[in-house]
Amino acid sequence: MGEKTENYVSDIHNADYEEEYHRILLDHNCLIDISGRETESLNGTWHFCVDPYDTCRRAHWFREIRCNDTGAEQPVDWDFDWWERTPVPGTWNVQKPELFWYEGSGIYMRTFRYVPREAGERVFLCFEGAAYEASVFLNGVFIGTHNGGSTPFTVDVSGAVKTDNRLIVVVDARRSPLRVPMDNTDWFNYGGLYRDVHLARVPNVYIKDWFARLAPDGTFSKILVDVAVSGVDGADGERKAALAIPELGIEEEISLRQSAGRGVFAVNADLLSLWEPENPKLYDVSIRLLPEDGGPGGDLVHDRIGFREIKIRGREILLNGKNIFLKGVSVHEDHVLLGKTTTSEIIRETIHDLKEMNGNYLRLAHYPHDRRFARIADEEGVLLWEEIPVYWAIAFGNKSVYRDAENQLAELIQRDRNRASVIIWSVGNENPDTEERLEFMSSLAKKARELDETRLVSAACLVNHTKLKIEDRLSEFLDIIGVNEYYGWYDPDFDNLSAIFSNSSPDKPVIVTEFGGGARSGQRGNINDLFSEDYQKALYIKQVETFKKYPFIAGLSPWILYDFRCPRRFNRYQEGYNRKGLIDADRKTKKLAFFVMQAFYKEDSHETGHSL
Ligand code: GCB
Repeated sequence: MGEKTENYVSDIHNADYEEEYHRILLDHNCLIDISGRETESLNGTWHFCVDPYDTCRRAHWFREIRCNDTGAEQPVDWDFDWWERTPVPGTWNVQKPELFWYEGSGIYMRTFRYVPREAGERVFLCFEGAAYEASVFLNGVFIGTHNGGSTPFTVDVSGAVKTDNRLIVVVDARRSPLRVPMDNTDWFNYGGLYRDVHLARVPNVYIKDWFARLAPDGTFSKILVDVAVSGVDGADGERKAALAIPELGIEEEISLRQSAGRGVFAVNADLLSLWEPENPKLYDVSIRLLPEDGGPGGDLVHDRIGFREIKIRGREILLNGKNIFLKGVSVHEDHVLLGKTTTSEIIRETIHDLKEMNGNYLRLAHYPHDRRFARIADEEGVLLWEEIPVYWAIAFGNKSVYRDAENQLAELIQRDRNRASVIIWSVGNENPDTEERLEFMSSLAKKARELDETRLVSAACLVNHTKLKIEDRLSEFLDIIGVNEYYGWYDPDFDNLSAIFSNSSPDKPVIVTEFGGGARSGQRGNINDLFSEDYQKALYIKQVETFKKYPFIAGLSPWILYDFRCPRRFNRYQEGYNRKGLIDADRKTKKLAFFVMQAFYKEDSHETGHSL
C-alpha cells in the first residue's frame, strides 16, 4: 500500500489493490468431491462486462453501494443488471469478434434463489474452471480467489447465502510470467467462466473427499477406499461410514474417529472384473456417513468406478499385469466455435476419432481438460495421460509459482483419482534442464506420488540435441520418460532420430509424447513441400518405421489430433492455427497422415517388436 496522503483516494491510488483478493485463496483444501453428488446448475446466461482496468476489484464495485456515508447518491460506473448477457459456460473470446483478442478481466453476474431443504445444510458454489484467476463475490461480500485456469474450485458460502442472491465473479485472463502457464504458450489464451458452475448442498457433517482404487499389491482382488469427513463436531465421538458395492456383494462399515475425520476401507473383492480398454467394467460404489443415532439419512456419495492396476516392469508398461503399448495421440481442448468450452458430445466424438485410428490412449495436453473427459473415457475404455500446464520456461525459481503449480496438481489429482482411465500424471512439458527446474519438477513428481500411489508419473521432456541422446535429469524422478522430438520438421536431419534412440539405453519405458509436422488440410504437393498433407504423411511414415526398431518405446502420442488456434502461427497455411493436426480444425476432415497412424496401430505385435 502506498503512502496515504491527505488527497488519497483509495479506488485510484491503491496500486496494491490485488493484495486484498489474495488474502483468501481457494485451493485444493477447499475442494469437495462433487462428482458423486446431485448438484444444481448455475449455468445459463449471465450478465457480462469487460473490465480491462480491473475496476470491479480496484473500486469494490461488487459491493454495489450507490450512496455515500451521508446518503447522497453517487454517480456509480457500473450497471450489472443492464450489462449484456453471455453464456456460462463460455469463453468471451468467441462470443463476438471485438472480444477475440481480449486478455484482461471480465465481470460476470447472475442472481439465484436459494431455499434451504434441510436444517443446518452447507452450501457450496462449485466452479469447474475459470481462466485464469477468479475472484468470487456473493451479496456484496468477497468470498475468495482461485488461481489456475483449468482446475475446479469450490467455496463454502453457507454464511453468505440468502434467499435472493447476487453472485459476481471477476475472471482475470492476463498472461503473466508468474502464472502457470506463463505468458508464452503455443496455444490460445481463452478467458472467462468457460466451464460449468453448480451449487451443491451437503449436510453439516459431510464426506469431503474419497479415493477408491485397487490395492497396488498385485493380487487384483483388494479394494481400498479412503474417506475424509468434514464438519465434524465434538472432538472424541465416533462416527461410522458404510461402503457398498452391491454387484460385488460388498457392504462394510468402518468407524471414523471424529477428531481425524478420516478412515480407510480395505475390502476383498475376489469376484472383481478388472477395468481394461476391451472391458471397461464400472461398478456402482457408494459411501454413506451414518448419522450418530444410527438411523437413516446421513451424507451419501456414489459413483461408477473401475478397478485396474497400472505399473512398470523394466521398460514395459503393465496394465493389470499385462504388457500394453499405448496407441495414442495428443489433443488440445480447442473448438472453432466454442474455444476452450467443451461438451459431452465433443468428448465422445474425440474418443470416436481415436478409436477409428485404432488407438487406445489420449494425451490430454497441456492442462487439465474438462472433468467429463475422464468420466467418458472410463465408460469408453480409453487410457489417459493428464497434465498440468508447467510448460516451457515457467518461473522455476519463484516459490509462489511453485505453490500455484503444486496446487493445480493437487486439484487435478483430487478431481480425477477415482477415474480408472487416468493412468499417468504428467508434471510438465518441454522444460529446460536447469537446477531450478529440476528442484521444481522433481518436487511435483514427489507430490503426485504422495497424493496417489497407484498411477505413473511422467513429463514430456526434450532430448539432448548436442549429444543426440535421450537425456534429462528429471527422468530419475519419473516412471516413464516422455520424449518430444520433431525430426523431419524443426530438426530436418531425420537420421538424427535413429542416432538418438541408438545412443540411448533408458532403464524405464519411453513414450514419444510428441512428433509431427504441419499440413494445411487439402494442401497437396510432393513429399518435399512443407505444409502439404503429402509432406506430413511422408514424415509420419518415416517416424513410425523408426519407432518399430526400438522396443523401449512403450507408447506414442503424436502431435496432434486436431488443428488448434495458436497466436504464434501466421504463415499462409497456418492463419492463426497450429496445423499439425491429423484432422482439420473442423474436427471432420482427416489428413493423409491420420491413415498412417491408423494402419500402424492396427499392426500386430510380432511384426513390430511391440505388444501392439
Ligand atoms: C511442442 C509443444 C507443443 C507445440 C508443438 C509445436 O513441442 O510441446 O505445445 O504446439 O511443439 O507444434 O511446435
